[in-house]
Amino acid sequence: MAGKTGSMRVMVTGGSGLVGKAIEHVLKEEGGAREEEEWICLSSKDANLIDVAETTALFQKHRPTHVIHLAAMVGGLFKNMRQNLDFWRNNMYINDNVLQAAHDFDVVKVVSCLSTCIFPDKTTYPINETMIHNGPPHESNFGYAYAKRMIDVHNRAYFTQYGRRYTSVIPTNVFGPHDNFNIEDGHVLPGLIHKTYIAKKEGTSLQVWGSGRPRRQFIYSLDLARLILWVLREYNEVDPIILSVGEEDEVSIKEAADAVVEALEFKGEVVYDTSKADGQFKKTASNAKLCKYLPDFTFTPFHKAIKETCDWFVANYNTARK
Ligand code: NAP
Ligand code: GFB
Repeated sequence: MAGKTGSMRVMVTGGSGLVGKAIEHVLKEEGGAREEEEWICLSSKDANLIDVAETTALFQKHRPTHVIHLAAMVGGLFKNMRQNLDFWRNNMYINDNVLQAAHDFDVVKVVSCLSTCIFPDKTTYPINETMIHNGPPHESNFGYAYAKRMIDVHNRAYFTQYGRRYTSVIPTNVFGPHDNFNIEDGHVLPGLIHKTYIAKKEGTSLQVWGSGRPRRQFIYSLDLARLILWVLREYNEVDPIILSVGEEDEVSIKEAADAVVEALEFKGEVVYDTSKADGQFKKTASNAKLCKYLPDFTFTPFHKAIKETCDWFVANYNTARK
């Protein structure tokens, strides 16, 4: 149970990743932590959440009152296409273990993470929170998508059976410092940043995969962190909420590549390798629900966020995940 009135002991699973590090930054650098809050940011070294005994021991040790559940097997389009079964099984185990342990240890609130890539591939636009289960997800990441959808099913079942108000957020594509810059497994922006860095250093061309035509909404990890803190403290629905820039901020992969080229001042040739998959063409999501709650929230301008991420990568090249 919570300690003195209003005090919170918040456990962040997946605290060592892209989003977890952004939350840590906001807590430390932007005065995010409140007086009555204790924060515990974890990595897989603290517990392998695929293992139920390790998960239970973690909750036993920390006795959190609140959980921000970020831990997951995460990857870009190409890793998902290679390992749909692993994404399904590992994330199902992680999510069931964390949510059941939260219930068993009487955690007041859990904020879990879905993703805008889990929505039905055949859909009308813009996509909103009510559409999660209205049809099959894109083939490229069905394992991850179905595992994430089950979080929403879990949350609704814990509410109807036990009155638990566990909820979830639905971020769009996230990028920022501490991302996974591995070219084969990571997402498009860290992949392009890493490839552009190498092309500039070696005087070679930049290979952008696919046609460059697909469209994405990108959210800066620090903006997402600020919004997740708000969800933890103020958002009381069990239903999920999309955390994304607006439809009007959607860009093509080519525009994203151009932004990276500009930020890293790359002057070489940019080549589009259309033998590589494009994946989902678009997954345009509405952030109307978020804007209704937070009409004054302002997102970091895309080019500024890209520049900050590139500068971070160059400054931390030796230690960055790649
Ligand atoms: P990330 O950088 O890959 O970090 C993943 C985190 O989960 C790491 O802290 C990792 O610990 C931990 N983890 C992985 N497997 C684990 C296990 N078996 N046991 C315990 N911890 C484990 O991921 P991210 O991009 O920050 O994503 C955070 C959340 O946002 C995820 O739920 C993801 O599905 C969601 N999301 C991400 C995006 C995106 O574009 N990145 C978009 C939408 C939603 P280690 O550091 O020890 O490996
Ligand atoms: O971020 P990404 O890998 O995943 O973006 P999704 C893939 C798009 O970027 C495709 C193009 O159109 C690729 O052809 N692309 C161009 C590249 N160059 C590169 C590159 O160097 N690396 C990568 N990775 N792509 C993911 C889901 O979909 O979205 C995950 O599969 C997750 O499950 C994530 O939810 C947020 O946006 O296509």
